[in-house]
Amino acid sequence: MKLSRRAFLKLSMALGATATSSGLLFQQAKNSLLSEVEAAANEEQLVTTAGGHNCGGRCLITAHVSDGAVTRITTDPLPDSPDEPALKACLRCRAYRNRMYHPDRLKYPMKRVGKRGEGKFEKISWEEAADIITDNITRIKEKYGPEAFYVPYATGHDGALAGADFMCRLLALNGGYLNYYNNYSNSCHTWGLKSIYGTEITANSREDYVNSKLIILWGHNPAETIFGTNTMYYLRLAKDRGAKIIVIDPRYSDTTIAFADQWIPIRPTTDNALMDAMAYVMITSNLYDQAFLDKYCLGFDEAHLPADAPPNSSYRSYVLGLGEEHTPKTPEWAEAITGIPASTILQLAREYAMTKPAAILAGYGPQRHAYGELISRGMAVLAAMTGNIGKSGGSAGAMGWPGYGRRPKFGGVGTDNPVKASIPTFLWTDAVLRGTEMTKADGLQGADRLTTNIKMIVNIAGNALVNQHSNINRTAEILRDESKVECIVVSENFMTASAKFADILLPCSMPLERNDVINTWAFGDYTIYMHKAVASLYGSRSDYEWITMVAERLGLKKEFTEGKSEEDWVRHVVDQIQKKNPGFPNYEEFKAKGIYRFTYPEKFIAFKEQIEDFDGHKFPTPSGKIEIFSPVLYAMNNPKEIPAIPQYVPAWEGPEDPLTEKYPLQCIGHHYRRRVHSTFDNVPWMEEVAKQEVWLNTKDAAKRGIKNGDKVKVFNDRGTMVIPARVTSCIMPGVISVPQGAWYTPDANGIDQRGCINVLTNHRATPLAHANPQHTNLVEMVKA
Ligand SMILES: Nc1nc2c(c(=O)[nH]1)N[C@H]1C(S)=C(S)[C@@H](COP(=O)(O)OP(=O)(O)OC[C@H]3O[C@@H](n4cnc5c(=O)[nH]c(N)nc54)[C@H](O)[C@@H]3O)O[C@H]1N2
Ligand SMILES: Nc1nc2c(c(=O)[nH]1)N[C@H]1C(S)=C(S)[C@@H](COP(=O)(O)OP(=O)(O)OC[C@H]3O[C@@H](n4cnc5c(=O)[nH]c(N)nc54)[C@H](O)[C@@H]3O)O[C@H]1N2
Ligand code: SF4
Ligand SMILES: [Mo]
Repeated sequence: MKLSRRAFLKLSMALGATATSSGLLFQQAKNSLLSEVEAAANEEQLVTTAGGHNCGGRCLITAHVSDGAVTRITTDPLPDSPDEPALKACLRCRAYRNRMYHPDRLKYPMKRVGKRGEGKFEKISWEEAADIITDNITRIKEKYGPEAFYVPYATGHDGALAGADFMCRLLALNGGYLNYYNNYSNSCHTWGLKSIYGTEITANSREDYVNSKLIILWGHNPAETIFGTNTMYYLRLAKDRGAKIIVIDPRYSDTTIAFADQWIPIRPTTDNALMDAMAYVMITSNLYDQAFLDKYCLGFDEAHLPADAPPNSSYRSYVLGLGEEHTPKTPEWAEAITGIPASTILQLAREYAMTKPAAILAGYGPQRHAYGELISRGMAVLAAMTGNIGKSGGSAGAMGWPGYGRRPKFGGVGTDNPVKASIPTFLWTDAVLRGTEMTKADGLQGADRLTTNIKMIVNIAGNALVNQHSNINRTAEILRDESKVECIVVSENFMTASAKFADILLPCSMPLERNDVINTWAFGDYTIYMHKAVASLYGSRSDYEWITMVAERLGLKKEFTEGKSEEDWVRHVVDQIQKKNPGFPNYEEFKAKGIYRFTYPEKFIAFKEQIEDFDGHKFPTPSGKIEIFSPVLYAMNNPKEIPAIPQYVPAWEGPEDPLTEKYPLQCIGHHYRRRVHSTFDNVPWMEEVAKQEVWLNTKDAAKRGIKNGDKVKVFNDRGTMVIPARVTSCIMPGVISVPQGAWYTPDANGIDQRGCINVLTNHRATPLAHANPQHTNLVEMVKA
């Protein structure tokens, strides 16, 4: 029951009274309460929930509800304290009403009537939609088998009751579906960290930032990306305690504005050259921790290489130019590549080596690149050379996850998938085109070959079918061909670029219209109950509702639902959390309180055990050491792209690519404070907060006769967009940035009119992780 504040107080008093007084008093209070509740029917109710999207944070949201409508959104009312900072909302959830009550919300199920992708639809009933979907599932399963079904990466709703998870549950019960692994966020970090440390649990608690004397934010912009609610708060504490903060980023980001003592702009894709030169300075000035490297690391120098490694294949030999290409990685060498003055590199290297403890905290921007796997590996070497691993105030280099929190605590709604084959998520278009030809070399796992290409896609709460995936013009062409993917179902709130490619398009409810439970985005450790605040608007339904209709038609309703309502599933998830975490409150208590925070006796310091007691605790790598030289990667025998030691590999479409003659500008994208990827792009308030515009340096603008606010055309061989220019010295010359996530809006000639960066991005995957290199693009720009 939802209560007004006044009624809530009365109820508490009444309940208090029963403890000490007679049942009569309670009855009187209850009667008066009932009339109070009736009288308060028009009064505001406060409903606690959380942002449910993949936004970088997870905050407490209070929906103010009157007459069945959300009239206002406020945030965590609890008091702030250093131990328990409030979980205050950012601008996006505060604007949630604009998204929820948007006139363009999808209102009824539709089927496609025009060509696929054209966006022409006609209204149908939920029953007809369920019939068509069921017929397709049955037909396609019979013709192609279970591996023909694919439920793509989609992060629009991150709660435990995500529609995609329910769809996977149904398909699993129906014989199976093609799995994916990886994500679009941090797969290169993950693969890099696993290769060098054997795990991606490599981050210290944020509470430990205060113990750093120097913090290097390397392509990390939590002022916009949040990166765990309150990360900026912990950085502020560190800064107040005197930590120096250096930001390495091609852009003078919001975080740079807020905290940086020094901004070091760098050419995208060249971070490893900077790392190598920092290592060169440390080695040649003897500013590194030889004892640490000797004890814990494999392959820093020749004396610590594995037996079968060739001579001069250690990291030290590479840096000093003793390896194959005989180039010492001097600051001057790196200056030519990175655009950072040699003197700055020298200063940075010395400062990092001599300030103890020092932490490198990396975002994901530097690894969303052609050879992104090398970023976390290179940072790990710097951290090892300075002995900052396993130490309070230090860091193991690029951030993985902290040792507590996040998903492992969460049981879901899924069930075992009989199909074991799994593709890297970024290669799903390849699995449409040539799935049966894919092999281990393409990252196929769980099977030697696929039995079929993808034939049916059920895309729920995601825009990575088109908008968020690389090279939109290529993707759109693949999807338009009905002989390839034969059926596309999309569940959405709006007519997004992906929704336009649906054969069947379903209007989904929004999180404030459902009960759910959710945990943190990455950092911090708590679980929030997402209370349903209002009924589903228009004709929208939850994904669970329509998937149940399909389950019924497939004869699988009993197995699919297990007789559970949606709330029963929430209860089921909470039960699983409880089993793993004694101390977690019971369902009713948790629901009433709305949040549970996990607590720990001490902060998490990654690899503390290994560093303090190496004999008792090895690293989880094959050698038990930090594998600077990785025998596993060496055995892959692809030294140009997957070198055994981390090193600078010039990127295709990087600053050294001859293609720069035709397309001289490096184009990156950044995650934008006004959006969650493509979500919120259609909210007018947000356009007032932060416009969609391309950042370019004043020098590049002058060369092209472009003035601030001019419309420009940005293009390469893959596509073209028209977008307003923001001429600024907040981005380095030679680099432009298109905030990622704008809605792909092609005109009659296929030229995007909104500024969706994925018309320019490349679908070529990174070599080791098979991940998305969406910040690696060469382009040219002219005045439109
Ligand atoms: N407001 C907002 N916050 C979000 C999201 C959102 O959509 N909007 N999405 C969330 C999600 S799912 C994710 S995965 C994270 C993403 O978080 P990130 O991937 O860290 O975010 P980006 O903005 O892509 O990149 C961070 C910074 O890296 C810089 N950068 C780009 N290329 C390079 C390079 O080659 N070298 C260096 N040194 N820097 C580079 C960019 O200029 C940017 O300032 O954000 C989360 N938070
Ligand atoms: N070029 C480039 N591309 C990128 C990135 C980049 O940095 N550069 N970043 C990548 C990253 S890190 C990520 S995580 C992906 C994110 O890509 P996506 O996971 O596709 O995220 P969104 O674009 O937010 O799309 C989510 C969709 O879900 C819908 N939705 C929201 N709530 C619900 C719901 O309850 N039910 C249903 N059915 N639908 C709902 C929203 O309307 C929205 O259209 O993008 C990736 N793409
Ligand atoms: S960080 Fe995410 S959950 Fe928090 S208010 Fe912003 S959009 Fe909502
Ligand atoms: Mo992401």
